[in-house]
Amino acid sequence: MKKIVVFLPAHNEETSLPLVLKRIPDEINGIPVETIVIDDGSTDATSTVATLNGAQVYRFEQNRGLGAAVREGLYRAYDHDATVAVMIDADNEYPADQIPDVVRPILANDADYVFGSRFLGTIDGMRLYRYIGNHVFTWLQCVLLKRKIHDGQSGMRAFSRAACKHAEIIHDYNYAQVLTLNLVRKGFRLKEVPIRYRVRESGKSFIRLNYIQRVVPAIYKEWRRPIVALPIEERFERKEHLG
Ligand SMILES: Nc1nc2c(ncn2[C@@H]2O[C@H](COP(=O)(O)OP(=O)(O)O)[C@@H](O)[C@H]2O)c(=O)[nH]1
Ligand SMILES: [Mg+2]
Repeated sequence: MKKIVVFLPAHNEETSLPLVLKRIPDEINGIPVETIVIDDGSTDATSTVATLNGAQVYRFEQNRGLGAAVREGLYRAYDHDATVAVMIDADNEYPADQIPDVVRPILANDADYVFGSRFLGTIDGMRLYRYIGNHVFTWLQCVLLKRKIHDGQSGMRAFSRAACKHAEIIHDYNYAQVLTLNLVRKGFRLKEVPIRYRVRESGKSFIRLNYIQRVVPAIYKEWRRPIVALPIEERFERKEHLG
């Protein structure tokens, strides 16, 4: 049976998390949706709030970082038999009610990896330095992958079962750029769909000035790895699931 697994990496998101969980649809095109929260060593009530709102929780006792949490989410989604996995931030900046839009191209076999793109949709409240930073890092990915990307740092993404299985995140700090380099170079088909984005009202961003210092070397390291496209059968494991 087909299944969609939505996972949310969360660190101290007790206020925003329930707002996101309430907006996740119970089913998409008749396919049931299961929700998983990866609690990355939160010191607030993130895990409790997640359970109370019907999510399954996997918790790291110590804070390990967003890259580690997303890696765990991909692994858990695969292990829970996801036909399609969806990642969405727990801070209520991304529109959980638009999850069907990122899932649809995968169900239709038009893509294996889908971003909800803020820059194709609408943006409310993004600071100028974040706007510039997003464009610089997205441009870098366009150059390295020799293709157009609009929003390389989106916190809302969907994965086919095969993409979920083969995705590698080479560092624990974040995932945004290295994951895209990894999957696109392996031959997975990327597509972007427009979404609405609104900057968080509570909690705070993990991004600091050292983001550049952490992310640039990781992008370089991922880029230097000898990755080749996977044989077509390995990219289409979902055939048996999508039927
Ligand atoms: N796993 C993990 N997740 C984090 C950490 N810091 C933030 N997050 C989560 O990652 C998502 C995006 O983080 P955020 O700080 O909003 O990044 P921004 O939107 O790029 O400013 C949210 O769901 C956060 O709860 C962390 O240290 N570890
Ligand atoms: Mg955020």
